Amino acid sequence: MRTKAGNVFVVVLIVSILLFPLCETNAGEESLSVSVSLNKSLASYGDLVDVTVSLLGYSSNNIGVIEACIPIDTSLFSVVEDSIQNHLQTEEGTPIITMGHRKGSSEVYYSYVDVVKLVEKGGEVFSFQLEVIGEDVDVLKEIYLSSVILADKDFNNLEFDMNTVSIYITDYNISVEDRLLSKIHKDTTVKDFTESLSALNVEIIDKNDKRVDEEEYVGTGMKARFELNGEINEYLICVTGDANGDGEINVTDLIAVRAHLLNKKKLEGIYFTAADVNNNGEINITDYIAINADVLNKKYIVPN
Ligand SMILES: [Ca+2]
Ligand SMILES: [Ca+2]
Repeated sequence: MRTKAGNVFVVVLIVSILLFPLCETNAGEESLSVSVSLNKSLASYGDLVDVTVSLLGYSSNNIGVIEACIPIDTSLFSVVEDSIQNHLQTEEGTPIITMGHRKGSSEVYYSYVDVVKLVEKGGEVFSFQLEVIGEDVDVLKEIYLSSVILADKDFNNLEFDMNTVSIYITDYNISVEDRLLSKIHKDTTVKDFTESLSALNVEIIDKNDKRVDEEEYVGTGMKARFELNGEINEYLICVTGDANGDGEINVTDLIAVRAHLLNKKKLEGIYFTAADVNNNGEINITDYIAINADVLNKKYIVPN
């Protein structure tokens, strides 16, 4: 038979277990982390990608030494040398700052040593740009920090966390600002499209947020949804010449473009972008002729 004292003991034990993680967190100092971030996680040939290294969760410690290194895959990226920037303000003492890109060693490095009040607060430490080069597409590449050292002003090493981010290289056109994926050919099945992005687990959804079957065509106005760097990303799809969103180019698209030109029914948003075949920011007779030639099998539209 359980006694009253026994019951109290059980309750105290459970409460202790429940509270333990909270007490632990509150008692500990804010943890430090060195983080690498990118301004875009999707890129194509010729794009510039900003890489920023930040110091986060800074507490009362004076950071005296920071050393960080980022290996670069030179088959995919080239470092824009002029873009390498130091974001730390020096105040007193004689800081020794080295930063740069060792040619041939495939890494961007940063080293900052000063025993007098080096870093008073967290924030961006250094940044640089990578240009996407090379022919490889459908590649998911990690950008990570290697050999990071963080020490206080007495040169004692500090404990910290690090993260890793990934970037995906594709040959579709990407607009990160507009969340737009374009340069997609007509008659592309969902199966073919997702296979061309095999390094990402892509799901195609229609404008009603329903998953589109594998054998159906990818159409203008659908969305590609995938997870990258812990975020759900959604990119609007633009199939060049497909003004009505069925993924084909036929007489229906021709009628839609004609209605637009005659001011009967204006094409808007992504449908406007798809009908602007030559990508000059307007829909006119040139786009109409291009779609007509495709419908008549005279000259097929090549997405640009
Ligand atoms: Ca169409
Ligand atoms: Ca045009």
